[in-house]
Amino acid sequence: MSVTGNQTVIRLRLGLLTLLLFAIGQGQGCQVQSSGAAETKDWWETAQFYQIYPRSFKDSDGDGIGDLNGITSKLEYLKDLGVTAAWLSPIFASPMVDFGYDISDFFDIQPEYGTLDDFRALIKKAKELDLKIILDFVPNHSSDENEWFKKSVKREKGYEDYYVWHDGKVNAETGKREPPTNWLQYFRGTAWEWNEERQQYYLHQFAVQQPDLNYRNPLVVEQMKRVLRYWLNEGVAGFRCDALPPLFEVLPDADGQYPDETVTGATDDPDDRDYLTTTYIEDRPESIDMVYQWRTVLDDHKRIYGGDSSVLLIETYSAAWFTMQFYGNRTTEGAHLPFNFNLITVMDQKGLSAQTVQEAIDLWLKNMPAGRTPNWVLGNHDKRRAASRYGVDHIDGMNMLVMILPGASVTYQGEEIGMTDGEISWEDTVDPWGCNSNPDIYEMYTRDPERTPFQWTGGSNAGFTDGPTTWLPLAGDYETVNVETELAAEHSHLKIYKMLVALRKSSKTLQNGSTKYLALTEDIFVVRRSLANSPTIVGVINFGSETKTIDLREFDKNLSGNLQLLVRSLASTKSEGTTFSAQMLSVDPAEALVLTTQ
Ligand SMILES: *[C@@H]1O[C@H](CO)[C@@H](O)[C@H](O)[C@H]1NC(C)=O
Ligand SMILES: *[C@@H]1O[C@H](CO)[C@@H](O)[C@H](O)[C@H]1NC(C)=O
Ligand SMILES: *[C@@H]1O[C@H](CO)[C@@H](O)[C@H](O)[C@H]1NC(C)=O
Ligand SMILES: CC(=O)N[C@H]1CO[C@H](CO)[C@@H](O)[C@@H]1O
Ligand SMILES: [Ca+2]
Ligand SMILES: [Ca+2]
Repeated sequence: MSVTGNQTVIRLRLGLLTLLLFAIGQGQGCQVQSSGAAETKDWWETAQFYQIYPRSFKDSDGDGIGDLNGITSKLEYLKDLGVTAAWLSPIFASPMVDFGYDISDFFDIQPEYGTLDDFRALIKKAKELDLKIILDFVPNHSSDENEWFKKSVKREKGYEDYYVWHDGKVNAETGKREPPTNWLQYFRGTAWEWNEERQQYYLHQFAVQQPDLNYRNPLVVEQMKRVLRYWLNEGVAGFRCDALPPLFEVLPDADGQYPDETVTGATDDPDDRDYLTTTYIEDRPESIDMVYQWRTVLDDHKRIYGGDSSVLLIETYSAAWFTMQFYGNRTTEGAHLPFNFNLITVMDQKGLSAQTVQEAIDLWLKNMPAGRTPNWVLGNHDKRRAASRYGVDHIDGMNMLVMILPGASVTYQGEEIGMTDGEISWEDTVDPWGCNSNPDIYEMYTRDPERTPFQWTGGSNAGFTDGPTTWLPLAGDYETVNVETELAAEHSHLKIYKMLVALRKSSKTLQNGSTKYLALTEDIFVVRRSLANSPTIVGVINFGSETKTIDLREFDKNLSGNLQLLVRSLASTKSEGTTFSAQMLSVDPAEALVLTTQ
């Protein structure tokens, strides 16, 4: 429940250097606590990351599809928000079956998004604004239109084993050929596809058009490292690695056969991935080692060319015991930040309450290895939008939470203005996960609602495009929920978000202080950061539907006297700058407050 930031930092540095500093420090009294450049945090450790879904961020040429020049034209907006780095969902050449997660050329830009020169202009402008750009790295699969796959189909020399090929097996009763195993893809149905030309099945853990690369082939491993180096040379500040759990599959047995997965009982739908276990096709130990190897590529690049650290962020929805290994082990560094989705997944299972928030935070901080940096994610392009999931009432509170908690946090575009999901009919559905189902159940699978165009203004097509159409319909609330309106308003989700980012940037306590948090009651969640000689910062959120009066001394004896209000949720009737008694603080339903001791 209580994690001490200072101790964590010290544990991290228990190398020779720190021993040395300690020795010097002890001779000079308390110097180690207050000076010590070695203790300064690297940029990513307290960063605010912002995820851009390029197709839906900003269209520059009127075709209704977001593009690179659109992003470049909005970098000032990101600067104004105060975020540290933007990570772009895939911008590489792609037939767009999975909207960029099916890459046909890892070394080129998708033409409808722009050119390599446009990308260079984006990087240049970002550098001028001191914004970092991170790219999506999609290692598990390529598009079936990738040259590598075409060559592999033809068994061209060097490409024979680029993908996971298999003869399949013959059914003893029918005499017919069948896929090698019962494995299921994420997007519903079998994970094996017969290729007529090569006369073999290939594995695809995602769509049919996304064949899995074979990481047991050293040529593939080396090729993918080339991809990393190529974009590092173009000036990116790191990568967010997509879909790590399915990277490796189990090794086949001596006869070249793979084992079947077993039925879980979690669903009756035999096409749903949850119908079977994923023991043999997810969370293999080799995936962790591969991440360590990529980290080496990044660190080597810095060693050779200098500059700031480039970072590795990892997407994995795995259990804590597996996820935490991505951070690295005692001898080897891994990902800087394996994404923490607990604030999404725990709430999806158990609903939103002070108790589940505490559970989600515990699940990360109590499992995280000492000296690592935590991170907090509220949403992405695969999950219903945060304001829709938590309720619009709670979007400010959740934004407060992730910015008060220690470490880095990640915003999915639109969370800062409280954007909600669009309503997309079956006819308008384009996401393969939705399209692979049927009109009765597609809403369970489709990810289109969280991908609707970003809402810049209340005007035509929400200011997303000057053209007549948008690639996905707009969400219905754009006339009131948009950047222009919220910037003009005295108080708005956007302004609250900006205040929070600014606070985290300027507050030593938030960057470096120790952390304590507690579900004080079923409804009231409290988090406190404190640092010697700096103001303490306290966040209070009421997840319930009744006004509650709390005594913060029950949470922390030191919190007596008055607290000053720094930031409040949109519907709150309290005013910033006012002081409140810590012993008798009244908190309205869904109200969220950030307070300070000074
Ligand atoms: C953070 O804490 C460490 C250890 O207590 C200290 O040495 C360092 O100066 C602090 N940094 C900032 C920015 O306060
Ligand atoms: C750490 O990981 C590396 C690379 O996978 C491995 O070689 C090494 O044995 C591991 N060290 C420990 C202490 O587990
Ligand atoms: C209260 O403050 C004192 C002095 O700053 C500190 O030593 C003590 O650990 C604090 N207690 C709690 C519960 O945070
Ligand atoms: C959050 C995220 O990036 N999800 C992606 C995971 O990988 C699959 C396949 O590459 C994509 O479809 C998801 O969008
Ligand atoms: Ca466009
Ligand atoms: Ca794989």
